[in-house]
Amino acid sequence: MKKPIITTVALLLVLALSSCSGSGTESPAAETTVTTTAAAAVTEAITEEMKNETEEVSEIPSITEDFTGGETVGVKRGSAVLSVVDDAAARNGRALFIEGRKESWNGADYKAELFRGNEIEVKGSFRSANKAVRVSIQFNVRGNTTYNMVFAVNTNDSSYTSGSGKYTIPASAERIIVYIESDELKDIYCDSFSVNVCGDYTYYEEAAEALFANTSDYPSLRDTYADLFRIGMAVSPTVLAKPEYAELIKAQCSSVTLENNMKPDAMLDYGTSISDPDKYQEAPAMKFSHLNYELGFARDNGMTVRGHTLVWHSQTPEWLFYKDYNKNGELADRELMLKRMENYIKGMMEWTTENYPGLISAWDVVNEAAADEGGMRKSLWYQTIGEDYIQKAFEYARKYAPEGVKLFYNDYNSYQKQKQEDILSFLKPVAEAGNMDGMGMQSHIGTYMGVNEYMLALKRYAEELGVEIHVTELDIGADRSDDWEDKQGKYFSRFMKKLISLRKDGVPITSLTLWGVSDSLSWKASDRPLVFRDDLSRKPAFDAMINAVSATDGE
Ligand code: 9MR
Repeated sequence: MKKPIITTVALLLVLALSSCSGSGTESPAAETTVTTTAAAAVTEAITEEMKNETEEVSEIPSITEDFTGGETVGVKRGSAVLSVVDDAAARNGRALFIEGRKESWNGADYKAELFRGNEIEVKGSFRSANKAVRVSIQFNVRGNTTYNMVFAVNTNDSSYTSGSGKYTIPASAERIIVYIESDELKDIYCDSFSVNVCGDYTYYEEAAEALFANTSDYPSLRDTYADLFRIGMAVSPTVLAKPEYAELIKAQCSSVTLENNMKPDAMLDYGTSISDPDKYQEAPAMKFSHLNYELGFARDNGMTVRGHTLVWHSQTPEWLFYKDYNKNGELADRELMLKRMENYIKGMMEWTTENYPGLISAWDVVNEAAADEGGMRKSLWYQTIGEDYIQKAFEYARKYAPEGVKLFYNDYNSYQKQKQEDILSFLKPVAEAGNMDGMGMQSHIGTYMGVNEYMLALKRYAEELGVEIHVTELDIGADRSDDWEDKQGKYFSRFMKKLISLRKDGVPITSLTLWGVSDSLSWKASDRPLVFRDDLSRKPAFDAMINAVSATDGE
């Protein structure tokens, strides 16, 4: 595709040209070339060299695929393999065949940089044994990658189903890709695929600077909740390095959680551990210096840190569970794994206490030990140590934690009936031994969920275990309706009011952490689950959090 060189020229050319062609075939505008009139209008403004360049300005971008030529401009995404195949069910007898998908996001990528700043309409026709096929868009703004759905179609394996959707791409977007994916991993056939501009086309040679909202006059969550509980956010070094995010976090938070950097895979040092397996057999080598940036930020700004997380099945390298750290050898036995667990916990507690005394207020000692299908998760901790690995982890944590540092169990979906029973049954012995202080409700929820069910569970943990409650990873996914922001705001309002009421009734809720800062920074960006938009403007959800406090005054 030819690329316009001069924005003004491109703009003139496309004035009054409208595409978003209903048929999904190439837009008539796509063949438009520079007219003498249009060129004359800018002659004075451009040099001879530029005139030559304008010759290249010839197309409004358009992607139109029916695969009849046996080719595709789509590019494989992840492990997918693409080919154009004969397919009797396809309208033109040919289809794009996407196979070899190992993860839901694997599929076909279409580069869409030239559509920056424009509204696009995407159409596609698919057949697949997967229940649904989705077309999504990915782009970067302010260095963060955003993934959003454009449309989805319910598919079947025998005939094609078409769908379409519109999406306005921010002028500040970079590395824009429209792609075909599916939650299930079976093959996908695509009969036609198109991306066209809706309305007038504007060409942005570069991503426009993405301006942040002025956040300095926002009310402060930290101050508003000062008499109730701490307010925190999950952070990363990239986020803290941006002054706009950092200032907002300083103004809003009294606590932070390191989103990924304190997890075992960030702390354990494989190279050193295998360099001398005998020396490190019982105490795996650890690295700490990467923690300084985030912990220093928290300390210097008067915040506390939730230590996340010590014993977890995920983001914990597999080699940790093997004798000599050799994944091709045997799993380590119980005694060896108990030693490694104890030394790891000791290492974390000692380094943080020595270097950042008083900074860590709580540790998520064990994370996500309940299985989604019921019972305990059969993680490598469980397999090597056995059922009592949770009790042991808390025993060691108590042994090495400084006075006053609170020890938490942390899990998701912990409000669900079955998980409540499972969690309570494996935590009761820990609580009875006096080795735990708190239950962490992760709270990755959505506006479809019953608030009461959640609150009852929260209260039950506090009562039956006799511990504090932290809401450790709150995000509330929105639905896809036009008024999703308002609906989400109302949900936040109900959620926060209930939480505050429980607190006032004496349920010891002592901290609430939002799992990220703005929607596009969220691990669930496409659900837009947080309280700030990407430019840090405040969503109704933020105001709902603020207003919930005065609304419950006098309770
Ligand atoms: O937000 C974290 C994301 O950046 C990581 O890719 C992911 C990997 O496991 O972990 C996310 O945080 C998780 C947290 O540590 C534990 N509870 C679930 C969170 C969301 O997945």
